[in-house]
Amino acid sequence: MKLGHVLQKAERGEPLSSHELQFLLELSKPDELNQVFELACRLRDRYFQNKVFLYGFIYFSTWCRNDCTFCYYRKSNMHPNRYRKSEVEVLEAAKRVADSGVHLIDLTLGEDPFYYKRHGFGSLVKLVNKVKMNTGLPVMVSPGVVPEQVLSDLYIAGADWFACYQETHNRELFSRLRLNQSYDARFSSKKNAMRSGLLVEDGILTGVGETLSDLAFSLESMFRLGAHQVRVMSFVPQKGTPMDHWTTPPRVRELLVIALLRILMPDRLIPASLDVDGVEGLQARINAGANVITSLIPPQLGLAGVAQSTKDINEGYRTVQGIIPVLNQMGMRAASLEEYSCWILN
Ligand code: SAM
Ligand code: MD0
Ligand code: SF4
Repeated sequence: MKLGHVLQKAERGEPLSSHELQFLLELSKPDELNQVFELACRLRDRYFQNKVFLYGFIYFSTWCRNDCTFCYYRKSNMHPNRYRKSEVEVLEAAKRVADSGVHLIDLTLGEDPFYYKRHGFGSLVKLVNKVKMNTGLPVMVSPGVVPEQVLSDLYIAGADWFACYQETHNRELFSRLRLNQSYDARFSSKKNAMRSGLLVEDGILTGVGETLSDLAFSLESMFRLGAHQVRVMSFVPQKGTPMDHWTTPPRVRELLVIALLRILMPDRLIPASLDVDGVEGLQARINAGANVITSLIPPQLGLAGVAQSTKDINEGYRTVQGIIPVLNQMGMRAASLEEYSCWILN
C-alpha cells in the first residue's frame, strides 16, 4: 500500500477501508506521521478554519457504583477523597467557568448511587436544568448509562449533549475494562440519546490492551454510529486500581487516532483533552487535527479531573486564560459562543 494513495483518497473524501486504516495506524516514521497530521489539519481547517471550541468540565460527584479497571474512582478504590458537590456548589462552579469564556459546560459524574437509586434521576435532571438556566450555555451530561426515559427528560431539561465512551468496540476487551457492565446497554444508550434529540459523544482509550485492528474497528464503529463528537485518550495508570502497574502508552498512538478520526469524520468535533497531559500536551493534539479543548476546570473549588485528578487544576493552568496563549501562538483562536451555537444547531 502506498501512503500517498491512501491520503489522496482520504483528501477527496472517499471512505477508507479497515485495511487502509490499519495501514495508517502502523505508521511510525516521523515524515510519514507528519503527512497524516498535516492532512488531518487541512481537513479540519476546511470545515472549521482556525476556530477552536472550549468546554468547561465539572466532575461534580466522584462516587461510583462501578468497578472499571482503569478508573481511579472505581468503587473498590480506597485512595480517592471522594466528594459530591451540592447544588449551590455546582452552580457556583458553573458560573465561574461560564464567565471565563467556555462554550459549553460538561456535567460529569460517576454512577453515583445518590443520583442512581435513592432519589431516582429527578435530582440530576433538575440540576442540569438549573445549570442551563443560570449560565445560558450549552450543556453536556456525562452520567454513564441511564434509562432511555431519563435521556429524554435530560433533553427536555435543556441538555444538548450526552457523552458516553465505549472505551473499546471489542466486546471481549470491554468486558475486561468495564467489569460486569453490558456492552450493548452502553452502546444502545448513545442511540437512545440521539433518538431523544441529544447530540452524542463516543470515545476510546489507547494503551488498555487493544490491537491495531481493534482501533481500526473502533474508528469504523464510531463512524457508523454517527457520533457528533469523537474522542481518544491515552490511558493513565491510577493508584489502587488493577491497572496500576501498566505503563501509559506512547502519545503517538493517541495523536495518530486523533488524526484518523479527523480524516474519517472531517466535520465532527474532536477533543484535545487537557486531562491526559495538561496544557503541555495541547499543541500536539491540536496539530493532530483536534478542534475542541476539553477539561477546562475552574481552579480552587476542589474539583477533580479524571485521568489526571489534580494536574494543573489548582494552579489555574486548565483555564481559558491558561490556554489562549498556546492557541494564539499556533495561529488558532477561540470561537465565539455564536459560532459554537451555530454548529450545534446544524
Ligand atoms: N462515569 C461516567 C462514565 O464512565 O461514563 C462518566 C465519567 S468517566 C470518569 C469519563 C471517562 O474518563 C471514561 O469513560 C474514560 O474514557 C475516561 N477515563 C477514566 N479513567 C481514565 C484513565 N485512567 N485514563 C484515561 N482516561 C480515563
Ligand atoms: C475531559 N476529563 O473532558 C474530561 C472527561 C467527560 N465527558 C469528559 C473525560 O477530558
Ligand atoms: Fe465509574 Fe465512570 Fe470511573 Fe467507570 S469510568 S468507575 S463508570 S466513574
